[in-house]
Amino acid sequence: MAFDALAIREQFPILHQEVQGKPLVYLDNGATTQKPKVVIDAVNHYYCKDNSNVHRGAHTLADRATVDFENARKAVQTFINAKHSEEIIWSRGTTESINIVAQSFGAAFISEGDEIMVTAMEHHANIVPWQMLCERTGAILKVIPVSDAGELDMNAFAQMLSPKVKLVSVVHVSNALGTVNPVSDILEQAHAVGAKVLIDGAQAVAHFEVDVQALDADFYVFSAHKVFGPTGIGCLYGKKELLDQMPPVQGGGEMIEKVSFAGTTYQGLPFKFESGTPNIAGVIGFGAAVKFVMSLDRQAMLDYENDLLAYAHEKAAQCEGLRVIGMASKKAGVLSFLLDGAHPADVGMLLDQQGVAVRTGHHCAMPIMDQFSIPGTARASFSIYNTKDEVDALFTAIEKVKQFI
Ligand code: C6P
Repeated sequence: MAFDALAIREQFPILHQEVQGKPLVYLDNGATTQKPKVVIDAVNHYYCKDNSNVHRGAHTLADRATVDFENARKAVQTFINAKHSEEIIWSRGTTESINIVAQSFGAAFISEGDEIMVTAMEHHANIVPWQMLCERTGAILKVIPVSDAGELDMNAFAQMLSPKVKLVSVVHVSNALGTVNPVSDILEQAHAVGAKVLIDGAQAVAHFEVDVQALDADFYVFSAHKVFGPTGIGCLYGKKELLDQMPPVQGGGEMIEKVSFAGTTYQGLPFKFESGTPNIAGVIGFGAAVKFVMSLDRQAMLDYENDLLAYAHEKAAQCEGLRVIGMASKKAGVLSFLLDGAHPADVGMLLDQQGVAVRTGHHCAMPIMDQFSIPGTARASFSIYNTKDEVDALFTAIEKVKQFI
């Protein structure tokens, strides 16, 4: 059965409005996706009926909140097919998840002279925590090069691998270029030299199915807000045997087993990494969001999105003066572009005046922008509720922008 984007659209209240007197064309899904009614209702229900702290109350509301909170963990476990629910650690988002691994895995496993590898197309969230770890420990950060098409140089990667490499941290889908990286190959090759692998799935999970066991990923991280859930909540998946060996990074309530001035012992997973009162409403919304995605026909959804992106590429190829940045053979969700003679920020502003929302700038991926010798791009990023009519609206608006520049 064909994917019914119009029926999906109906479930997203925010999409049905005008901005600047024009129907909203929301093409900034890489920054954050919009939220379906089921997610808004789940958060609303929690605050209207169940608001209470989790894991500590002796009353009905606390029980209900705790059950929903832990059911959300199970939903995210199912969503990425983790083996154990305690392998799902709540964080504030992708950024915090990577920072937890950098601090905790770093403390347990990284020392002077060890190597950590990232790619040239990483988001700053997958660069800076490793730079900080290298500063602290004397480890060395190595960068896997990227071709002009925006694809990883897998030959260079193979040559850079050695037993010195302790961790490879790589983006699944680039937010700046849209490239889908060959993470299975990366995992296999990295594991062959004994390195662990973290995959930044921030831009992947809203587009296609991810199975952390099939991938054999050591760590997989993503944010709820880029997969139809609330902001301020995310997932750190780690293999149990690894997380068990890693120290907590924050101390406080919830993460302890016993506290005394003679010494403190910690809880097991997942609570060891979840100090303090968590973002309960966020977790419940996150659970509703992944359930929403799992209720869809994932193959039909992927085919639909691939078709939409291919259509956008076709239109881009016909558009004079437009240069696409990121021409990898496998892409998801992103059309980054430049218009001759126009600064991306001006393009974004002129598109907004026509109701079209895109993101402009370096997309927190300055190194790859430097490689292309550009300050940034305008980026249209697509989701399941976007339509070919909206792609047409984008290109009609781009034609108008060209008249101003
Ligand atoms: N990219 C974008 O517009 P947080 O902010 O923690 O939810 O996600 C950080 C992050 C990490 N990795 C990738 C690949 C990302 O795309 C992002 C967020 C947004 O592209 C905001 S810069």
